[in-house]
Amino acid sequence: MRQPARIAVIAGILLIPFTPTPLSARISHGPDPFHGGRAGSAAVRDSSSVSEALVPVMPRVVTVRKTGTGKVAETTALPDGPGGSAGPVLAEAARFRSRSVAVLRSTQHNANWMVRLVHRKHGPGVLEILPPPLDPQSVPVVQYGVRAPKQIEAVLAGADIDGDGEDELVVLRRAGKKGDALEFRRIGFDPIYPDICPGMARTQKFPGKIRAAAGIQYDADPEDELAVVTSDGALSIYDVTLTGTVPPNVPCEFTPIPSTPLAPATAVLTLAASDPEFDDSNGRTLSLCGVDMDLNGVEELGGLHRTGNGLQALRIYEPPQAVGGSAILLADDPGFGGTGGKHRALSMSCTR
Ligand SMILES: [Ca+2]
Ligand SMILES: [Ca+2]
Ligand SMILES: [Ca+2]
Repeated sequence: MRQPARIAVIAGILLIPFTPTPLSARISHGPDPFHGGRAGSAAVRDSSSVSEALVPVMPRVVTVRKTGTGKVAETTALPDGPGGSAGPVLAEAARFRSRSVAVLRSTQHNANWMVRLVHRKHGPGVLEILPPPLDPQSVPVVQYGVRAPKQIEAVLAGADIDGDGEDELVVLRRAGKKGDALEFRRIGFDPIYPDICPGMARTQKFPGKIRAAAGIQYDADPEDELAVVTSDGALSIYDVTLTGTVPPNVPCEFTPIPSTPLAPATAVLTLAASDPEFDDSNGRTLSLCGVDMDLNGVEELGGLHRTGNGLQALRIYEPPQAVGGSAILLADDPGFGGTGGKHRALSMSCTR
């Protein structure tokens, strides 16, 4: 595969200053972290006053919805308990132009970014990177775009599969009857010149179609594990091991283009835990995300599900603990989409 050509980005766009939304912030005293207002709220102080501590900001859900006039990406909190609610829309990006969204974390830059896949009538689609709509005052502006080969069906999530603190982009590759695979792409999270690199690694083909996948910090090693729901309705949690030649972790614009392009490395998946009845119990999965809902350093699993009658539910689970186990429901919003004035949800991703 040749190096994807860069899409021209209007120079003016690159000059728009982007203030990353922090993953953590210094506060002068301790608000209730679970109900402590939106990310970057007024409770956050940069002053050197009393007893400062570094606390994570609350995770957020970014959801793509289909409205009467197009698609919109909007941000909410997580559901607040079983039978609960994700609460009001905190911020949104109109004219979103993508069915799928992936939110990615950079610990080095203390920020979340968002990637979408814009299909075009003629020619290949475009992967675009932009800040997520976390702040009502922000206007998410595309910072960079790169052509997407036609096999790329959707962007799914972020997953730090090499454990360097920076999420890789997880994309769904669909090759007709040959089956689905997941591809991982490094992202350059530079606040001024972000970058979406060529494929770094791919999984083997899955036996069935992939409905959803996301990185989740499931165990004690620094790498993320991978949660995948396949068309048989099973949820699987995999350890990911990279084999073959992994491209160096340098800004991809500096990566020399070899005369014979390197094949992506292979991401070998080893099953660590599963819930074979996941979709039977919870509704067809549309999206997954890894998210630490109670800020205890261990990630829970978020799922967007189609639950019948055109409804969608947003659910948060404790992931299964063994192969053949069960995900345990911790919180949900049964009316998250398709009801009560809430437009149909197409996909979601979470800040981490
Ligand atoms: Ca990484
Ligand atoms: Ca891990
Ligand atoms: Ca947790």
